[in-house]
Amino acid sequence: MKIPRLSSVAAVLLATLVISAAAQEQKAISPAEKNYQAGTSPLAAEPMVQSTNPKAPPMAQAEFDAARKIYFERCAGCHGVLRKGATGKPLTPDITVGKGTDYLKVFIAYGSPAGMPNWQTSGDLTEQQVDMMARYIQHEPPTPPEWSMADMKSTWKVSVPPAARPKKKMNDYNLENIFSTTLRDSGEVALIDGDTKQIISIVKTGYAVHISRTSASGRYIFVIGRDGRVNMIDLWMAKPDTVAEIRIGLEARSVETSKYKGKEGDFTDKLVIAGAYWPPQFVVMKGDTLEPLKIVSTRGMTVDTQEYHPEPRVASIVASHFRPEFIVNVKETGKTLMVDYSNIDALKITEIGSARFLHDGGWDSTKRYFMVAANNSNKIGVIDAKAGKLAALIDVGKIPHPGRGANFVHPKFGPVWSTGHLGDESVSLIGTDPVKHKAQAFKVVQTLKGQGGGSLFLKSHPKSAHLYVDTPLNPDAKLSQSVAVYDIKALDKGFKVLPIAEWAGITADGGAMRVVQPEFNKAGDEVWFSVWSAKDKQSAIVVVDDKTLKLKTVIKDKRLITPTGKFNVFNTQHDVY
Ligand code: DHE
Repeated sequence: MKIPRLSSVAAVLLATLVISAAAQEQKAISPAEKNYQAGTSPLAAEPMVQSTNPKAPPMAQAEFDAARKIYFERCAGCHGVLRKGATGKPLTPDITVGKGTDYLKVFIAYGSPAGMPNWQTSGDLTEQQVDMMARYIQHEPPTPPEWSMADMKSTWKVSVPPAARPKKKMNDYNLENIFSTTLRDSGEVALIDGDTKQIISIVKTGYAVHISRTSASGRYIFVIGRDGRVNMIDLWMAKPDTVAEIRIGLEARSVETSKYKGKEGDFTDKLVIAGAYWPPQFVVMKGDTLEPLKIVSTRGMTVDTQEYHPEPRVASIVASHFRPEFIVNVKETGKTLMVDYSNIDALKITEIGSARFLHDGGWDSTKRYFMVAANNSNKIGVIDAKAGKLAALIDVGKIPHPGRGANFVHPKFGPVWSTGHLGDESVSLIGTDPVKHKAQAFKVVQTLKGQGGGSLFLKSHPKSAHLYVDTPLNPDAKLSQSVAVYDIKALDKGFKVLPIAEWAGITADGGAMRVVQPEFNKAGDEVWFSVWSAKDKQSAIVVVDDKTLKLKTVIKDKRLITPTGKFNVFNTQHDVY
C-alpha cells in the first residue's frame, strides 16, 4: 500500500504526536549516554567535498561545512559516517528528502524515545543550527578520504629500532602489575605501578585514547587513539616509553597482538593488528616495529538482509589461543572474521555471521569461546575459536555492554561469563561449559537485578569471590558514582553498594565523578576503579581490597586527567577477567 505524502504541517503534527506519546512510555536518554554514543569523531577535522542533491533545499558552502562539522561531532557515532545507520536510524537522502525539512526539524529539536537526543530543547543546538542540520541530511553524505598503505607509511615512525632496544629489563618495576591507564581527554596513558601506586610515566598517545593491549610476552604495550594512532611502548626501558608509532586510519578503537604458539609456529610478539572505524578496514603490522604489512577492507554485505554496507566499522579484536588467528568483529555487517595470519601473503579469512551490531566482548574462562555483544540486537554471539564456527546466539537484556565480561564459577551452574546492559538494570549470566554443564551451556542461567541501567563494564577474577558491576551512564548520580558488588556464593542475596566516588574524597570539586571500569591487579586481591570527571576537574583512581570490600588507597595526581580504562599488564596479556 502506498502511503500518501503528508503536507508539511500534518507531518510535523504527526511527528510531534508520535514523539510525545512514546515519550510517556520511555525516558529520554541521559546526557552521559548521549555523550557515550555521540562522542566527537576525529573526522570532523578532515577535508571533504560538498555533495549536493538537487531535490534537497539548497545550502551555501559555508553552511554545508558548518553542518558537516556538527554532524561529525554529534551525529556520526550513531548514524554512521555515510549515514547508513547503526545505533541511530539511516539518514540517506532517499529517506530524508521524502520526510521534508519541517518534519526532520521536529525530530532533531525534540528527539525521540527510541534514543534520538533532543538537540534543541537540551540547549546543545540553536533553532538555526537545527534548521541547517535538517537541510544538510537531505543532501548526499560527503565522504571522508581513504587511508592507504602510503598514508600509513607516511605516519610510521620507529623512534627506537629493535637493535637499539634494551637486551634485558632495565628497571626494577614489577612489569606484570603495571596498569596502563587511559587518560581520555589529554591523549595520554599513565603507566601506574600496581605495587607502589605511583605513576611511572605519562606517555603521549593519540587523540581520546581508547584501549591498551599487552603483547603475548608481556614486554610491550600497544595503545590506540580514536584518531587511529597506535603507540608501541617498551616496558624494558629504564623509563618505559614509545618505541614505534603509526596512524592506521582516520578513526579507530581496537588493537591486539598475536598470541598463538603451537604446531603452526611461534607467533609470540610477531604481529599486531588494529581495526579502523574509518576507513572501514584493519591492518596487520610487524610486531616489533609496527611496519604495516597488509590492509583488509571490511566493506561488504550485512548478515541479515544481505545488503551492501559501505562503512562496516571494526569493533573488538582478540587473538586466538587455539589457532594463528585474530578474531575481528565487524559492527554494521554483524560478522566475525577469523583472520588466519600464518601466511600474510595468502590470508585466509573465515566469515562467521551472527547479528548486528557487534561491539565489545571477551573470552570465556577456557579462552575457547569468544562472547561478543551484538548490542542493538540485544544478543550475545558465541564464537567457538577452536571449531571456527558460531556456537550460539543468545538473547540477553537491553543493549548488552560487557567490556570483556566477567568469568566466575556459579555455585549451581558451573562456569559462567556475564554481561551488564546499557539499556536495563539486568546482569545476564551465561553458562560456558558444554562438557560438564551441557544443559546450561550458552544459555542465560540466571539474571541478576543490578543497580540500574547505564552499565558499561563488569569484572571478576579467578581468585575473587566477588562480581563488580559499574553503572557510569546511569542518569542518577548516586548510581553513576557507585558500584554494585555481588557475593558469587550468594547471588540471590542481591548486591552491596560501594560508594567509590565518595571514597575518592573529591566531592567538593563538583565534577561528574562517574565510576567506571573495575580492573583487578595481578594477584587478584585488589580491584581498581576510575573516578572519571571532566577534563578541568579532579579525577582519581580508587583501589578496593577485594576480600574485605573496604577502601585500600586513593590515587590522586593532577596528571590523572579523565582516567577511564585501566589495563593490568598480566591480566591483559593472559586474558584474565
Ligand atoms: Fe569504548 C572498549 C568502542 C565510548 C571506554 N570501546 C571498546 C571497544 C570498542 C569500543 C569497539 C572494544 C575494543 C576491543 O576489545 O578490541 N567506545 C566505543 C565506541 O564506539 C563508543 C561507544 C563511542 C566513541 O565515540 O568512542 C565508545 N568507551 C567509550 C567511552 O565513552 C568510554 C566509557 C570512555 C573512554 O575512555 O572513551 C569507553 N571502551 C572503553 C574501555 C574499553 C572499551 C575502558 C575496554 C574495556 C575492557 O575492559 O576491555
